[in-house]
Amino acid sequence: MTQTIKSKAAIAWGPNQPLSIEEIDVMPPQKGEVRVRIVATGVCHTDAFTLSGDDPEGIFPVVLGHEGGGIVESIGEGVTSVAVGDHVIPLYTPECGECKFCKSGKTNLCQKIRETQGKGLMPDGTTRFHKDGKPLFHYMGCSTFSEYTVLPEISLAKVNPEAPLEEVCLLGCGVTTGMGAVMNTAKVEEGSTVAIFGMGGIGLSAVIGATMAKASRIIVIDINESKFDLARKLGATDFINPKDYDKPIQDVIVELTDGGVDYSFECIGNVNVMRSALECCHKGWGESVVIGVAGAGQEISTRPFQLVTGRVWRGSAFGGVKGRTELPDYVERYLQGEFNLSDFITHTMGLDDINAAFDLMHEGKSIRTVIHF
Ligand code: NAD
Ligand code: AHE
Ligand code: ZN
Ligand code: ZN
Repeated sequence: MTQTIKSKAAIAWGPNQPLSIEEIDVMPPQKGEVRVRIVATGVCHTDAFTLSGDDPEGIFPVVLGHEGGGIVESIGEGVTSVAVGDHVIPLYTPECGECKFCKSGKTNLCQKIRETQGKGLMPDGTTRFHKDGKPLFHYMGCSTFSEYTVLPEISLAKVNPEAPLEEVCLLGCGVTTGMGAVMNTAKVEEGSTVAIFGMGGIGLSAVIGATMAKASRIIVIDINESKFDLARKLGATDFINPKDYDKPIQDVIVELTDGGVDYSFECIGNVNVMRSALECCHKGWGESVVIGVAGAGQEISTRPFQLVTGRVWRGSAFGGVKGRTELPDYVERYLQGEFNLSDFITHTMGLDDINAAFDLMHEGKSIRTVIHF
């Protein structure tokens, strides 16, 4: 019989407070649930976004983190698809295979547990985390900033145990999101022109996707030019710092590309840049994909004429990837050397130092920091 166990975790007690490293209690997995020992986790900008207090669904106290890799420690009643010892990647976009969304064949946005997940709770409406008897909330159904976490079975992708979890944890969010947005959401074709705004973990992964898709031109835009070296290595062809221009950046890109790009991707979370990303698309067919997450109360705008004249505005969550059925193949492709993950890992550290990972992100000094437990 599995017991409640002690776990070292980073607790966000409130918005904008440093994470506090404490020992918490993690309950055994209940029916349909799995307890996972997290081996490594990346720190994504969305963790910082929620910690900032800008997330309408932000709820405290909470154990953040959603880009992890781990090993199944114990399973609850009725769990059949994973076993103790399996290597798994937690999924903030689960895949139940049964709901209207899963069955539609049109989206990866399984809704089976979305309501409780958004409230920081397990599907039965309770939490598995406590500190001194008081409940702590889950985050995006994952909470990977804890040595042990509990997830619904449908929120786990079982992956090849030969893959180093310290690297493939990045497939739990950033790398899959960027690559998938290019390949699944936009379906960029060979010879297309592409503009990618924001060269963090997401934008750089979109560069990988565009290179794989054999885009003829990959224009990258960032206000931090230190990001351009890795973008070039991954296949970007043109580099733009908006600070070098005194006109709207969409005008610069339209001139550079004889009327605009075929596809653009916003990987920042800035609603003004989202407008630029749409308006730098070619009249008649250009498509812009919103990936960045914007804060509560923010809205996007453009002249409707931009859409009337054929530009398309869309969005992408987790790169349109269905986690349980499709993510294991991303791991295989990584193992076969199709793409590299170590390029993204600019820093590694222990959980005790996790606040430094947020500092590095805000200072523009990291791509991904991976926390090792
Ligand atoms: P990051 O902080 O590592 O990178 C952001 C990059 O944008 C940085 O290089 C920064 O210099 C650049 N930037 C900031 N302002 C800019 C501007 N005005 N013009 C040009 N460049 C600018 O972040 P990340 O982890 O790569 O995440 C990027 C965004 O994607 C965030 O909003 C995150 O929440 C979101 N996200 C969405 C999904 C999804 O499924 N839709 C998944 C993961 C992350
Ligand atoms: N909670 C926010 C939205 C946050 C958001 O958009 N999350 C992305 C994943 S970001 C990963 O780094 C996502 O997949 N959203 C789909 C979903 O169902 O949450 C808000 O605005 O309320
Ligand atoms: Zn993320
Ligand atoms: Zn579903």
